[in-house]
Amino acid sequence: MITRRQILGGGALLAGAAAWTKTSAMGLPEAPIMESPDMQPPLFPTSGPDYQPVVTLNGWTLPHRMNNGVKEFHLVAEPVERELAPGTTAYLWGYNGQSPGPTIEAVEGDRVRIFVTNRLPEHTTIHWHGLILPNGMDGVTGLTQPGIPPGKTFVYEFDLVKSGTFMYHPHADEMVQMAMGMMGFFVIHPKDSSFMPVDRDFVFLLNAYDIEPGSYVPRVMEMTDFNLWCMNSRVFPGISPLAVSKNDRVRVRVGNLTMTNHPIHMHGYDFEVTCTDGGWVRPEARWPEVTIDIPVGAMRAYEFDAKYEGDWAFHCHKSHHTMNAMGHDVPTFIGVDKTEVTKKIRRVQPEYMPMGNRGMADMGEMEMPLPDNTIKMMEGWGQFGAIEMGSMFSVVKVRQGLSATDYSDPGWYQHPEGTVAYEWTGDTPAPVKSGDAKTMTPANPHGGHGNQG
Ligand SMILES: [Cu+2]
Repeated sequence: MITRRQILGGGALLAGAAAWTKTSAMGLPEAPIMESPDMQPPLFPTSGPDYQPVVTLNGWTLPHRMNNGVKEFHLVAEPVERELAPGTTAYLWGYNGQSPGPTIEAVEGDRVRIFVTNRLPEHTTIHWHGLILPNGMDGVTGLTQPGIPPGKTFVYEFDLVKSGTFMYHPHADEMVQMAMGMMGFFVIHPKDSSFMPVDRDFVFLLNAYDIEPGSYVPRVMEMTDFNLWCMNSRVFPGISPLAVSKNDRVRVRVGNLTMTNHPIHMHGYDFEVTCTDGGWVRPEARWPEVTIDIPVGAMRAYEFDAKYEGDWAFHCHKSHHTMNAMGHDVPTFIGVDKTEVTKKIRRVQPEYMPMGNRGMADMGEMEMPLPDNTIKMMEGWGQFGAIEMGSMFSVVKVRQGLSATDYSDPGWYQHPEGTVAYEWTGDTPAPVKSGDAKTMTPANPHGGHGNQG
C-alpha cells in the first residue's frame, strides 16, 4: 500500500491535498498488465458518450475506472521483455508489461487522473504530447516538476479540452528512455460522436532500436544507424495485418517517435490526411496522397473508404526501413564474378556462400545460421513466396463482410480469376488463377503463413 507520504514524497507536485482527498477513498486504481504482443480487441465504452474505439497495432488499450466523474488510469513505468517478432525478443523499458505502453482513450470534456508509478532504476516523468493542459501537468523534469523517483507514484490530473490524437512519453533522460521504448498513444474522441465517424480506427507508433545481432538490449547512444525499424515495437512478419471490411470508412493514425522521418505508403488507394497531433484538418485544407511523410515527433492520421478488395502492402518507403537487422556497410557485389575468390575462401571456411553478385533477393529464402535472438533481414512470406521485406511492413487486408468487431487475419486474398500478373508463354495468354502459382510455393520452415508467425 502506498502512503500519502510516499505519493507526496517527490516534492510539491500535487496542488495541495485536494487530489489526494478525492482518490483516498478508493486507493490506487489497478494497473493492468498485458502479457501478449498480439493486437488486442478494441475497448468499447461502457458509460458516457459513445465512440468507435481504436485498435492499437500489436498493442492494447488501458482500462480505466470512474471515480466521482473522473476517469482514473494507472501507468507503471518498468522494464519489459517485448517480442519484436516470433524468435526475437528485446529487453526494453515500457509501461504495464509492454513497449509501447497501452493506448489511453477518453472523450473530449472528460477529466482524467493518471497515476504513474516508477519501477525503473532512474527517475522518469510523462509528457502528454499535444495536449492542452495546465503547465504543471506537462511532465518536463526540472521545468514543470521534479522527476518521479524510483518506487514513487505521481498523479497527473487535467481536463481534456479538445479531441484528437496525441502521444505520451518521458521527458526525463529522454534519449535513453525513448531509445528503450517508453512511449504510447493518447486518443481523445470528439464529444459529438457524429463528428468524422469511422468504422475502423487503427493507431500505432513508429519506433526504432539498434540491437546488435545476438543481443537483447538496445544501444541507447545510437543516433542514426538503427537496425530494427518498428511499428509499435514489432517488425514484420511480427506485425498484425490491418483487417478491414469492404466499404468501411477507415482511419489510420501513425505517430513517429524515431530519430528520422518515415514516408508511409499504402498500396491500392489514395487518401487524405484528416488529423495531425495539432488537431483535425478541415476538409477544404486536405489534398490527396498515396504516401504521407510522418515527421519526427509528429502524428498523421489519414482516412479512406475501403472500396478495393485485396492484400494491399503498407510500408515505410525508405527501403532500408523494410529490412530487419542488417549491416549497412556491406560492399556492393552486383556484376562481380566471385568464382575465384569463393574457391580461396572455402579453403579456410568451407561453408562460405558468395552473396550479393545477383542482388540480395536470395537473402529472403536462404537458410543461414544466425546469432541467437536475431531475425532474418527479409523474413516474411506471402501466398506467392518470400515477401523480401521486414521491419516497417504490413498488409491492409480488405475483404467482403467482415463483422464490425472482427480484426483477425482473414488469410491471403483469393484473387478473382484472370486478375493476377502472369508469365507470357506464347501467342495466347492464359490467365493464372489465384493460388495457382505452383513454382513459387515457398520451401521454408514457416509454411507460407508468414505474417502470423
Ligand atoms: Cu522509415
